[in-house]
Amino acid sequence: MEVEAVRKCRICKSKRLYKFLDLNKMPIPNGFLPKESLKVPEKKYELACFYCENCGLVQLTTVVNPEIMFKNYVYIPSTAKVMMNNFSNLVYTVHQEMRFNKDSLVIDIGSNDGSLLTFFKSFETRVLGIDPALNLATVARMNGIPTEAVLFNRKTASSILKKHGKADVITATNVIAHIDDLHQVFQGVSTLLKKNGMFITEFPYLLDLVAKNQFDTIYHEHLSYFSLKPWKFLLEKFGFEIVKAQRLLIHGGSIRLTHKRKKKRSTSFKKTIDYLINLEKRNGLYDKTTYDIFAKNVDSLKKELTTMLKELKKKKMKIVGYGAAAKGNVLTNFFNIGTSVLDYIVDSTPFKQGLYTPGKKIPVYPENRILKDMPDYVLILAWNFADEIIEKQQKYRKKGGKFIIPIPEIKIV
Ligand code: DWN
Repeated sequence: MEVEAVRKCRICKSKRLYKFLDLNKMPIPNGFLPKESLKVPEKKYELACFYCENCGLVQLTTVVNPEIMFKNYVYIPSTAKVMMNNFSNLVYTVHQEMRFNKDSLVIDIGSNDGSLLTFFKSFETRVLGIDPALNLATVARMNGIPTEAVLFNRKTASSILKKHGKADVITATNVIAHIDDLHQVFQGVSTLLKKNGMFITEFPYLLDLVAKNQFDTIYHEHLSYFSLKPWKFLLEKFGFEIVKAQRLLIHGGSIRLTHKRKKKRSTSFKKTIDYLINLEKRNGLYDKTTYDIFAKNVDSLKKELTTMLKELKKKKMKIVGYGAAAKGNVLTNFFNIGTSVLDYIVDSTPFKQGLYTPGKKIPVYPENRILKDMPDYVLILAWNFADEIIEKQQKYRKKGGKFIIPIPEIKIV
């Protein structure tokens, strides 16, 4: 199955799915191309976003086979200092609450190159990564992080249990949104997690996505866009409760949720969850007109940015992109920004350098190209790391270079 169309909400199974945004057909966002494949026609898949009128989950209904998207994966979190600081903060917080010993086990679902588990390993606990990307599992294992190169589901959870035993902590950062069968996630976690274990998830928060026009984080890898009301409905079905919630700045605004198996007595944390769900309601997350307005804002941003870039090109300005991010490939494809506007994109990820972006086929070079070429403008496609990128490129800025930040609204700095 290359691609599947689902007709029911992946949390509540309702068929009342309201389509509010259509980003047209485009290639998968991390489908970078080697030079020799530039002439080969790319597979394009529908990218439309829906709102469930029953439970409120925002989601895609087109499911591209995860084997196609994740078997060989070029995204690694360790290219961003901000990301690594976030991981270290997560591990520190967990360590404050959990008494680890050498028999403790921490499992990370979607472990990528093992970056998060490397921090846990420093606390002398056993660690295990689970990630379908064979290339990244190899990197993780080389870094001393045992990794099962499989997709996480009920079946693989059972085999991991037999091989490694139950976990004290299971983490899942920026991965749950990538999994179609959310019920199996909780079935798998229930199988693998010790009775008093902790299940920690971290994902971009829909409240931030809507408030800050982050339409380009909508792509084939992200099947769900979470808010607390539908998420709470799901986890309670599997006997879990949220014992801690932290809003984070990472990735444009995320939320870190700590779950434990539900206890008889209700937790004091209920007030915080109720507060956040009320905040979601007050921000219109459970009113479908909010999403119509969101779609209109995307169109206005498209008009504003493409007009501005066209004006700059008319004045013979040289413009390049910064950050060959999945979100950047959504923006360039949906806004139809190609090599007639961006000469190239620079990126710090070795896996991406020398390749071409999916769809617009923009070449990707190492970051040091910026200072050599001194383009007039740099469009920061990885806007969620704008501060870190601008900080890194102070010399370019001092020599008169200018940055364009497109999201949440266009800024030239
Ligand atoms: O969920 C996902 C998020 C967490 O990461 C994955 N599905 C895919 C990925 O999305 P993304 O590619 O949009 O993520 P980033 O981390 O926003 O991409 C940033 C890009 O910018 C990376 O390719 C690295 C690059 N970068 C750089 O070139 N110089 C980043 C920094 C901080 C830099 O200084």
